[in-house]
Amino acid sequence: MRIAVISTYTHPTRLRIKEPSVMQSSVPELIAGLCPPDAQLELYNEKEMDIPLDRDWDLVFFSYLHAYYEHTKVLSTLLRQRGIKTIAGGRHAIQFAGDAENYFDAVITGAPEPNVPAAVADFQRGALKKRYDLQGGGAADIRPFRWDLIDYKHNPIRLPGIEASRGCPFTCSFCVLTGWEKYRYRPVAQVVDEIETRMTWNKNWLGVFDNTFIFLDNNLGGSPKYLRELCEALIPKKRIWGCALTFNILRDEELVRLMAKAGCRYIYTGLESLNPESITSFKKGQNKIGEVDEVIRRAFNNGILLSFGLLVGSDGDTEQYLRKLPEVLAELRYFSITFFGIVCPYPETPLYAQLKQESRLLPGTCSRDYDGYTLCHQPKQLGKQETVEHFLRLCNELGQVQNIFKHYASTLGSSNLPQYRKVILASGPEILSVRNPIQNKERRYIAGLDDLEPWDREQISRLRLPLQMLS
Ligand code: B12
Ligand code: SF4
Repeated sequence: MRIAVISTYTHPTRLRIKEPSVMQSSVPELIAGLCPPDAQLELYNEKEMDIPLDRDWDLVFFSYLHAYYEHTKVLSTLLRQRGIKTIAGGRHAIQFAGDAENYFDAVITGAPEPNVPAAVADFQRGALKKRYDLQGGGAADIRPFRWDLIDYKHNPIRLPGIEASRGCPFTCSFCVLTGWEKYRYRPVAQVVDEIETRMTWNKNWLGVFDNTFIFLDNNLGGSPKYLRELCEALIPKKRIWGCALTFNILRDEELVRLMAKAGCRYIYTGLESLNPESITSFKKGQNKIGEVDEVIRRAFNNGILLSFGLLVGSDGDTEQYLRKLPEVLAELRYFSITFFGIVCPYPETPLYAQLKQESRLLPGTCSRDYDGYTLCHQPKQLGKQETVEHFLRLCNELGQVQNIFKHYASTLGSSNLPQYRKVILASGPEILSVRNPIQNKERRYIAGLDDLEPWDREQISRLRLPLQMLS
């Protein structure tokens, strides 16, 4: 049995650009770990390479985010025309399973652990069902990923990733997890054992990335007690790692120091905004704007590179705030913003429900627009065009080359911990990636105004696939 697992991707510019990066979807390795050991498996990340649609597979699993749905429908339809069975899963598939059933042979709406083996077994008997929704046990059910199947040649800077937990205990209004994913975590011993005995390392660049991995968790700090236990267990292993977690952990100096001791050198936090009104509108009370300066120094002084994500388009945004943002960041001596986007009201979120009720969702929005870089709603205090202009200007300003040098100057001397300087130096070029989503000068960045990628548009029209409209 030949099985392919494909994580699909379409670039925010809507040009057919590949963007290999450190962080990749790990769903292919996860699904592969749930397939029978004798299956012939091929894993693909479309962010790294085009999918070879002429391969002879028997069964194909697709993982996609909202914005990749139209494109994934095309890929699935082309494969099904060749007699290959396709299965969809992931957050969008769970939310819109009825729609997905039209374009895939089966849709998995339950956790992958019980459902992937069930679907494969049914497929082998020639009895694939349309929907799989078996309820799994807890996070302890998570099986080891098939890291051995990652081909680092396709993406020389990729790092292996592992999940220690799923979900998040917070309830931010714009987050796809809010209301859907309870926080749960795996036994520490299981996680550490997999890192030590099964993970395969990126050997590129003369071994610079060897021993280095990332936690894929939405919030590795969902339980500070669990995070402490995990760090204690990692100290003797001497690995280097990164993760994403919330502001409340960054405020805990002792825990930040413990993380650094355990090998943590990179933390991503969704700061979202430096405007208190926006933080309130996001219901993200764990972010304390008044403590940002202290939190930044604490992380860097302890040997950890802190990266923030910021958003525009929230209800607190004003002309004055957006105009002053680069200046405020410079005053904080903070230049390593690596994610800068437009607030996206994903359909399963409280934010979407609120905007819908207030009739502020823009007309003509298709699932392709839900990419985090397209304005899908009417902001409260700014015009649509005005918001987009600020977004484009800020991408250019925050992603400029000079910021790499300012970043080095403000952080390289902050800590002597092993590998700290290497991580800071390697992170410099990432600052430029803030400009990547705006490379297409034709693009309008307002929902309903931008066409799909030319290849997708042609295929969708040829195959007569309807677009999924979400407003
Ligand atoms: C790596 C990553 C990326 C990569 C790869 C994207 C991808 N295909 O996953 C890149 C860099 C492209 C990316 C981009 C963006 N991302 Co991102 N990203 C992640 C991250 C950190 C890890 C994803 C991962 O591999 N997780 C581990 C795997 C095992 O879990 P999972 O992907 O959640 O999948 C689970 C289920 O959904 C299910 N599943 C998924 N697919 C399938 C398929 C089958 C067949 C089955 C059975 C099950 C299944 O199984 C998994 C285990 O439960 C997550 C955070 C997170 N921890 O999930 C955010 C996350 C997915 N990203 C998010 C966002 C907002 C973005 C961005 C807008 C910008 C940003 N903030 O970075 C952009 C644009 C996304 C878009 N166009 O919609 C959101 C949600 C987006 C969404 N559409 O739902 C997340 C959840 C972070 C968050 N909490 O806000 N991202
Ligand atoms: S803290 Fe992050 S992962 Fe948790 S609900 Fe908020 S945005 Fe989502």
